[in-house]
Amino acid sequence: MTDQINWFPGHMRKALNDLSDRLKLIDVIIEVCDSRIPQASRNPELAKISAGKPRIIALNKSDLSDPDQNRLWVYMLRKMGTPAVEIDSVHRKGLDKIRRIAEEMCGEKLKKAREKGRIGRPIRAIVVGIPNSGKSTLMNSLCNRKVAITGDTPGVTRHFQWGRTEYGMELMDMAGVLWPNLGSAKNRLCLALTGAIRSEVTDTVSVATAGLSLIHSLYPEMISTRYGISFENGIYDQRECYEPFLSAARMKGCILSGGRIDEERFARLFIDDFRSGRIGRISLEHATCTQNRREENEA
Ligand SMILES: Nc1nc2c(ncn2[C@@H]2O[C@H](COP(=O)(O)OP(=O)(O)OP(=O)(O)O)[C@@H](O)[C@H]2O)c(=O)[nH]1
Ligand SMILES: [Mg+2]
Repeated sequence: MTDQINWFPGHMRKALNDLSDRLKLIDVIIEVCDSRIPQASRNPELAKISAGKPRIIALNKSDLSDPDQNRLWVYMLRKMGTPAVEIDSVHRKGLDKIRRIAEEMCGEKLKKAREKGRIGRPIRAIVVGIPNSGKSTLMNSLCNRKVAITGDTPGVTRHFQWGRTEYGMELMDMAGVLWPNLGSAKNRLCLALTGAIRSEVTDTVSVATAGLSLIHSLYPEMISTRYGISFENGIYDQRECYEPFLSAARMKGCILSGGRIDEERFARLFIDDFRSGRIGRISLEHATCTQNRREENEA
C-alpha cells in the first residue's frame, strides 16, 4: 500500500475545521466505529476536537464482525470509561441502546432546560466517524426514513445535515473524516481492507495479500476452508504471504490465458469476500491482544 498518495482530501480538513463550531449546538457525540476495527477506526483528530463532550461509541457493522470480540470490545471500552454499544445499522439492531444512553447522559441538562421553561427541548447528537463506517445509514435508521444518501464507498457525505428521530432526538450527520497520519502499517491496512480509504489510493494486490495473511493469523480455519491454503501464523507482511496469495488465486480460478495468475482479479475478489462477510464474521483487531500489548507497554 502506498504511503505517497493523499487520503486526506480538502473536504475532510474542512469538515474537521467546521466541527468545533457545530459542537456548540451538540449535547452528545455518537462516534460510529467499524466493529471489525474498533481501534483503527477511531480518529484521534475527532477525539481531540470533541474532548469533554459526552460520547457514545457505536460499534457498527456488528453483523460482519466476530461476536465474541464485539462483546469484549464493548466491555473494554466501557471499562475505559466510554459507553459503547454494538449495533447493526442496516438491520436496526442495538439502536434502542443508543437512545437510552443518550437520554441518561443528557438527563441533567434536559432537567435544567425544563426548569427554565424550555419544555420538550430535544437531545441534539452528532454522528461522527471515519468514512464508510455507516454514519448516514445509522442516521436513516434512527430517523426511520431516508434523510441522508448512503453508499458502499468512502466519501459519500460531504456536508453537515440535520435529521430528527421519531422520538424527537435531533441528529446531525457529517462527512467521514480520516487524519493526515493514519498510524501504523497495520492501521492503514485495516482501514483499506474495510473500505475507509478509497481503493483508488491503495494498491489492491498489496492490501489483499497482507489482508489474507492478517486474517489467516486470526482465523486460520476460515481461510483454509475458503481458499484451501494454510501458512505460518502471525505474519501479515506482504512479502511473506505472496506465495499463499498466489495459491489461493489459483484455487479460485483467477488465471489469465497462458497460465499466469490474475492477481488483480483475485485481490478484488478476496477484498469483496471479506467486506461482504463471505469468509466469516471477522474482527481484524482483537481486544485481548490489544489489551495485552497495552499492558506490556505500560510494564
Ligand atoms: N453489513 C452492514 N453494512 C452496513 C452497516 N451500516 C452501514 N453499512 C453499509 O456500509 C456502507 C456505508 O454506509 P454509509 O452510511 O454511507 O457510511 P458513512 O459513514 O455515512 O460514509 P461517508 O458518508 O462516506 O463517510 C453502505 O453500503 C451501508 O449499507 C451495518 O451495520 N452492517
Ligand atoms: Mg455518510
